[in-house]
Amino acid sequence: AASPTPIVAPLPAVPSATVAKDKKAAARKRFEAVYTVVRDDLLADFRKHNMPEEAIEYYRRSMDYNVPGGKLNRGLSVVDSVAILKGRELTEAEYFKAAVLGWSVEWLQAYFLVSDDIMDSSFTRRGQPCWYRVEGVGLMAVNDALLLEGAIFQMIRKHFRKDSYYVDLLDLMHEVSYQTEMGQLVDLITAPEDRVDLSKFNLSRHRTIVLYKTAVYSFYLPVALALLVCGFPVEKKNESDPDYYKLALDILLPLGEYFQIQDDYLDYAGTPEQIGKIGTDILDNKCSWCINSALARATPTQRAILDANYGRKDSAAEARVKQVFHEVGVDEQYAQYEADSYARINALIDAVPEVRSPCGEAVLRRSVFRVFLEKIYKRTK
Ligand code: DMA
Ligand code: MG
Ligand code: MG
Ligand code: MG
Repeated sequence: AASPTPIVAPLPAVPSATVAKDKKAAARKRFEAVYTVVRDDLLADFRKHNMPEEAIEYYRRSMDYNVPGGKLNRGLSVVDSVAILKGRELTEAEYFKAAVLGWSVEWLQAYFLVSDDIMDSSFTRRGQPCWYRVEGVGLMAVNDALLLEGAIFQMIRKHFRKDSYYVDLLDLMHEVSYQTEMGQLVDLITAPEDRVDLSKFNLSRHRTIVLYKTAVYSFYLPVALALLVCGFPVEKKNESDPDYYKLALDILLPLGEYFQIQDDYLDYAGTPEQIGKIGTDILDNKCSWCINSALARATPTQRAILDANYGRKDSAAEARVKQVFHEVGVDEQYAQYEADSYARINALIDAVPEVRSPCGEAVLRRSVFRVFLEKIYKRTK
């Protein structure tokens, strides 16, 4: 007998990695749609002030160039964290507000990066010239950075002014920005252009730099924003209440430290195609994790090479430093550091108590941190 013809052809098996990738792309697309809304609000506001068309066009170009082109890890983490804390899918309105806060972090990041690239004399960022190097921009980039910062408070005012936690949002943004700027100061002052002195470097100084310049705004801020929209109070109501923000901070600072050590390592070992930027830490005399790792293991001969070549604006000198990094085993040290950090941070996460918010609507779940860790573990860009 003839075999029966199936009416509906069976669906081809889709590998789960493909499904996950599609989901990620869809999440990114949904988030990016909110960028356009926020940007157009800001441009409409310029128009309301009767700014000349030329200024509006320039402002749009500055935002499009500097805000949306990154990995969006920080911004998406706000949205992801809010959904995890609430333990359900967000309504359209909830999603939109979480996404606005996500974009406020991306605007903050753009503000820091435009400034950071000027101060670090960097060449490229996200696979294109740094904004200050773009024809017709130059030091106007300083004011563009300030506008990127100011825009944060415009978008937060527009969408959160009537919320009870509005003042907490403002306070958090100001506090976090200030701490980041403290970190940038220590980063820069530890790396004078005209006076290389490797004996000034140590891991304790490095720790201060990375916790302040990176960990607070990149890791604590997105989760703290999510806690605020989910109704976790900043002030304790009872003495026995947990300090939700402190619980988050205690995980997110080590996570941010790990992330910046990855950034330091990729500055030396990553290719520009991979990381979208040309590393400048060796030329800039930075107190990076790599030089600290190398100093701890260098023989007197290797140390002399580092002393003579680190922090010189010269690519032959840079190559000699990289050669020493290679010889002393910075790469192996990093692989070990990465494995240890992953285990250590996972253990910290395991120990977090899963506490419910006083209003009962959200739970501080460990997966907020786990998801964040998985986003960056073994990253190569
Ligand atoms: C980044 O430090 C810190 C801020 C606040 C942007 P960095 O100079 O190492 O960053 P990058 O390697 O991206 O220039
Ligand atoms: Mg930099
Ligand atoms: Mg820098
Ligand atoms: Mg760097």
